[in-house]
Amino acid sequence: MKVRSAFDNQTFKFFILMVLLLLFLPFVSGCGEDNPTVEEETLKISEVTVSVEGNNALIRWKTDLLADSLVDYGVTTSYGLNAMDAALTAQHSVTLTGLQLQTTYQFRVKSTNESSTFAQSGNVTFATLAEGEKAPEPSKVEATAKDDSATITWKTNESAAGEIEYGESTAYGSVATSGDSKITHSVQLTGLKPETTYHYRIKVTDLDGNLFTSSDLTFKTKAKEVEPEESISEINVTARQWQFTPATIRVTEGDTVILTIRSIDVAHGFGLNAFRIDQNLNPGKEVVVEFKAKKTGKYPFQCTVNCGAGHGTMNGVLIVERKQ
Ligand SMILES: [Cu+2]
Repeated sequence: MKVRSAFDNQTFKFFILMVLLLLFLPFVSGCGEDNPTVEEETLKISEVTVSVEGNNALIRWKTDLLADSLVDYGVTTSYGLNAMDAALTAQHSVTLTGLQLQTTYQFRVKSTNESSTFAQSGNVTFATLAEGEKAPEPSKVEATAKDDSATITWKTNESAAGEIEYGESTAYGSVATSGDSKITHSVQLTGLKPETTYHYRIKVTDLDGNLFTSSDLTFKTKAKEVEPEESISEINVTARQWQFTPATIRVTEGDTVILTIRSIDVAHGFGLNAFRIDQNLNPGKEVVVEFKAKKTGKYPFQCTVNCGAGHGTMNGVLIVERKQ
């Protein structure tokens, strides 16, 4: 009897539940009809940065859609102060002025777009510097660009960790670091496109956590280096008593010179000392010498085998001319 009663009780509860469900079902489905599934527009905040200078702090961030800029800030996470810019942008920058020196501030950034979609960042902390204290400002910034890489060097007035943000626009997108705290920084940026202007900015943080972010800087990569076409000078030279023909051989700086020399009478020799060439020329036999004319200049050559009365005057000159 007791068991049966319990069962009845459960059945009753189930019955009530079904009735309630049926009563509310129209409302639930009605809601669905009023709100057809629309993808909610979202706004994303990214890359919130702060750079402090004296009693000002420049707060920057990005949004994926155009939106306004507002910063809540204060010495606690209750904030209490705010600064804003109503202009719609994707690259936000708001300057907080009149800050107390040597004070830790809290802030968060907020953006709202035209269709009232809203986003805010988490809390971010920064500290203003003491009177006279300097942020580790980079100096002697130099960018040396090749066709697919660049080296950025700079110095800081105190030991600081460095970072370069870079990319094809001021949205940057890539980061390279200069490693541990140091005074002299050098960062290699690789995988770049040739003949392209890159934007970069330097961020340095000293041991006290003071951050300095440079303004936007640019460099341009060089055109892709093309291997110069190998140019070859092939010249036939005849040796006979007592001259070489031609006696003056002209080639261009950088040429690979190939001389095909043959004696048409007796045994001679061909000596071109500057290129360490000394070849015997046996009658009727071709001798091929090859060398690179690296430097401009006049290089004498002469017969190196005693070939008779005029042997001493059997000489010539190789002239390596400057490339135009
Ligand atoms: Cu000779």
